[in-house]
Amino acid sequence: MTSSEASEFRMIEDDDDVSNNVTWTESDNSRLREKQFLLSCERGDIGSVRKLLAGISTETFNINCLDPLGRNALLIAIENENIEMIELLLDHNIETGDAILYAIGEENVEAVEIIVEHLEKMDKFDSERQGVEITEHSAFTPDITPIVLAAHKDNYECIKLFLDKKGTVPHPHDVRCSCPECYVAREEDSLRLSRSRINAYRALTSPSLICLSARDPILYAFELSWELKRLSFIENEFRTDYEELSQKCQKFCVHMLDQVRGSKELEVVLNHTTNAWHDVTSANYGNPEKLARLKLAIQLSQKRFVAHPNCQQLLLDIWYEGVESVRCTNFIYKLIFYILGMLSFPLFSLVYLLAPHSSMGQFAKKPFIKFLSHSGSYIFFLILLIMASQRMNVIDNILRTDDVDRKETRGPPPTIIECAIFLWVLGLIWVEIKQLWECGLYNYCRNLWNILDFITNSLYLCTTALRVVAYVQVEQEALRANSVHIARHLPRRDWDAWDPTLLSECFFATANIFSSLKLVHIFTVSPHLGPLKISLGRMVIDIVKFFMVYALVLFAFACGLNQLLWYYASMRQNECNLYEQYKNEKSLSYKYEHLKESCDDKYKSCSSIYHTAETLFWALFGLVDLTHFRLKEDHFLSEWTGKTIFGSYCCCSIIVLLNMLIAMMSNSYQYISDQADIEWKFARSRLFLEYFDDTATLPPPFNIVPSPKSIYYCLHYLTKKLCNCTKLQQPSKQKSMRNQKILRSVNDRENNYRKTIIHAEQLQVELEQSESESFTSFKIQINRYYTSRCYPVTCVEQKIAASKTSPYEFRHLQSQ
Ligand SMILES: [Ca+2]
Ligand SMILES: [Zn+2]
Repeated sequence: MTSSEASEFRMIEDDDDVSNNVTWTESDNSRLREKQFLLSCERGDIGSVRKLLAGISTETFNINCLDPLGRNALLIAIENENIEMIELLLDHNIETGDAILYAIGEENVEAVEIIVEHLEKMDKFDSERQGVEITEHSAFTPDITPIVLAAHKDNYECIKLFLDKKGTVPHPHDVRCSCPECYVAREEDSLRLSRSRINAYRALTSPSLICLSARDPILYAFELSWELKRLSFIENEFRTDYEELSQKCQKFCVHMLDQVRGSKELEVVLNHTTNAWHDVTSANYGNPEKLARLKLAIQLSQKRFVAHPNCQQLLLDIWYEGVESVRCTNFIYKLIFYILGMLSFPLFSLVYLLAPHSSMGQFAKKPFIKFLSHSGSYIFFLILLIMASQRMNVIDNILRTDDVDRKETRGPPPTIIECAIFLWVLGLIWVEIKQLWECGLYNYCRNLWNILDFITNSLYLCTTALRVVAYVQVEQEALRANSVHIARHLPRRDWDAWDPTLLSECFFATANIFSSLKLVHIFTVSPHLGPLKISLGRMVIDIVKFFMVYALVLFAFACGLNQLLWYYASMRQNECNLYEQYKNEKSLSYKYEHLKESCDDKYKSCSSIYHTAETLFWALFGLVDLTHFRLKEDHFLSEWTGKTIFGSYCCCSIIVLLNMLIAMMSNSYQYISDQADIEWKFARSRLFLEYFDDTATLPPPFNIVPSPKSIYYCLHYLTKKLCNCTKLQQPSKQKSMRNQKILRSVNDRENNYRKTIIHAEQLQVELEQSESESFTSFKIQINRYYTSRCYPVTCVEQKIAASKTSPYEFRHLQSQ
């Protein structure tokens, strides 16, 4: 039956009066039968349908006819969940079209199975289209394959059915991909391309599909969530969809974590790494990277996962390792312990330097003690900064012989305190270099604190450099005969504005502010101040956004005002110059006395764009009054325009923009306080992890002392390098023994992880499907499935090779 016939049929159905008047013909006869046939299907009258179909060879009637809603008999049967009818219709070779999709849409698994079986019998089932033919009547687009739809419905049984039939959900190409396929698709219909991408991702995020197809479900969900978040920024039009999907992935990971039964399993999950082979073979043999999976979660900002109580419990256990008793004592004891811990940082550091393997040296390595030492060291650094600004002459003059006042000295030599500060700064720089080395430039810059650290350290280095320059310059002046009298004896009021000493003081002052602000970072640990600190960070981002808009408005008004008033400003400047010239000549000064007023600062407020912008900026805080725009001349129109411009600027900036900033801030604050717990726990975990590694145990400035340990490592590395060059290759037998050992260890780890994950998956899937009717039969089914899947890993090398080239990870590596 062609489509034109079908529409005719529908038209007649719609218009019964017309059909009565038409003469009885052969085609009308067949239409009547078709109508009868569809009606019987709808009613589930198997007997009449069988009778009608029996006579199909003699009567001319189309089994594939459509009803007014465009459904054929099979779809009607599927909708009514009439399995017997479906079987009967399929026996008479009714066209299946997109019936499978309808069956999946109705979540009628039995019907899906029957149709797939029928198609396989007819040899119409291929793994690509999976037996679906999309016609123009179909409600589905070609990118919806049965497995995609099953994943959208998150129907475990259907997904498994199609996975067994070699069905896959292809991973969409990158948004910016320019391969010929994508190019053609984009040219043809870019909306459809975007939609099909979303459809594919929606299928990929299905928990059942992830459980069934991913080797490492948690890793897969992490990376998918990250990718979706990235897409939500690129494909702005579908932002909410992508964000929702990203959240779905995160939720999946959290649910997986919920299923973990004890701390042992939890450690297995959180310590798992993707490159087990590399881990075991690398230098720290048998001591795999701690909490690798958790670190990845932090890197990919899986906030819910990190803030999960299970994770937090484990983190806190590690954090308070060795000082568990302090955790439960009351506030006073805690405070005393903290202060003592901070004060004893030099002691711990010295012990650790000299005897790292002694019990006290090991104690100094515990995360919490490490944190206390670093905090103590930092607070001591701040105290030094304060002391430097207090100019305590007793301490300052220890190294000095002359008695010139320190503040009057150009290019002064360093004091003891300044030397100490310099040592600390070197230590802090070394800490940053280590961090940069460990996490790479990209990850280093993603943490805004690191940018602040970089700026602070640069400022300190500038200060030091300028001080050295000033010192050398002044020393040289003192050596030369014609300038010896200036050198150190020049009073401060006569110094050049660009004198290196003055510049260094400016840099030092700015660096001091940043250094003290860094203290806020330590507050992250506190449950009371931590959330506030996070809100503060958000607000800084708001302020930056605000200033971008504000700068535009400021520039616009500054241009206008400057254009209007610059002439008057330059006239006042000329008058002022005249007055300055003659004010000392008694005979003429009375003549120019009336020009004295022109030297007033308020006439300079609009002399250039920079000055105008400055004036307008301070007007934001109400520091500029209307006298700045008054003219001496009688040009009332210009004066009025100037004042009006100023007034509109005030309206724009104070009433509109400033209130916008306040609204933005309160919005951010609301957002943070709604998620305060998750955000704070995430930020705190990030801080915790900084102290968990074995590196950077010593706080500045002790970290710049080369410890015996580092010398030992260095020698070890060098001898290894030298041995590799001279010594012959190890005997092959020994090598294979070692390989065997590594293999076994990788084996154990992989198996452990798989066992845990499979158990979690099982619980998770059971939980999700527990509401479905066929629960018990289903449970048996998955149990069987999982026992078959929990294979002993026999050929690890192959497995690892396979995991390394799994399409997802491979692409991930490439994109880096
Ligand atoms: Ca840092
Ligand atoms: Zn492509």
